[in-house]
Amino acid sequence: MAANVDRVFVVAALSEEVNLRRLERYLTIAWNSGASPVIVLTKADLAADPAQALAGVEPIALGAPVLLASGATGVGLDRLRAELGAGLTGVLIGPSGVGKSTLINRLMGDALLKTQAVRRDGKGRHTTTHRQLTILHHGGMLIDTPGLRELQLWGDGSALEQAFEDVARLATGCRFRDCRHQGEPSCAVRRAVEQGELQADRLASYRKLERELHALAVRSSVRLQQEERRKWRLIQKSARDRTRPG
Ligand SMILES: Nc1nc2c(ncn2[C@@H]2O[C@H](COP(=O)(O)OP(=O)(O)OP(=O)(O)O)[C@@H](O)[C@H]2O)c(=O)[nH]1
Ligand SMILES: [Mg+2]
Ligand SMILES: [Zn+2]
Repeated sequence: MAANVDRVFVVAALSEEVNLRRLERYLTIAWNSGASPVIVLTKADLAADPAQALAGVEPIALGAPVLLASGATGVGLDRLRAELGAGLTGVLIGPSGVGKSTLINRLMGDALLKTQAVRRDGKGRHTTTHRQLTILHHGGMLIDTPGLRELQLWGDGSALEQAFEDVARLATGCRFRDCRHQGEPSCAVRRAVEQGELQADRLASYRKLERELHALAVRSSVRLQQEERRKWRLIQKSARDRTRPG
């Protein structure tokens, strides 16, 4: 993530049904960056019922503002500008084709950034290929990013706890501090699912993210070990070279 970012705008398009699980993953990246996230539901002009879409997203936003916007009509851009604030830096993240560059162009009042129609299957074309900084008239700065092909999660588990604050809060009620919520006795998380207080989907996506973070931690520690080993081999080799009779 770019350095010194104050706001991460997580962009999703209302031209199709919002993929809440994918949004959760982007939100985790946003929390992980240390900047406060704002969810932008754009292409509101294409939504059958924007208010309903907004209501569907709010439960997973966990306090992050959720805005309706449209790069086509300009709806919601005032709020977006207000969320950025003068002198602050924001970054737009989200899948290819959701309309990130279009939003910035509209805010600039200028077709500065290249945009491109989505493919017939609704997928984006990875039009933006590198990060690009634009300075808005009111002094804020916005960074456009390419739609991420593959979400890389990084950092420690704290991002997971922030993005899944509801699960983390429930987990404080489990009998065992290291409860995996997988059938342990007196598990508050499972009880909440059984009583309909926590959606099973939500727990499943928490688990998925947890696995990914774990895999990432394992991958990076394997890499670390390999580097260590390589360093040792070099040290041993140079020691041998030095002691070898000349
Ligand atoms: N109707 C409508 N179309 C939009 C809106 N925003 C963007 N589009 C269209 O959606 C397509 C993709 O927009 P882009 O701004 O290029 O999307 P992007 O998120 O920057 O995509 P990448 O650069 O590939 O990550 C373009 O054809 C835009 O004209 C909107 O609010 N309403
Ligand atoms: Mg773009
Ligand atoms: Zn538990």
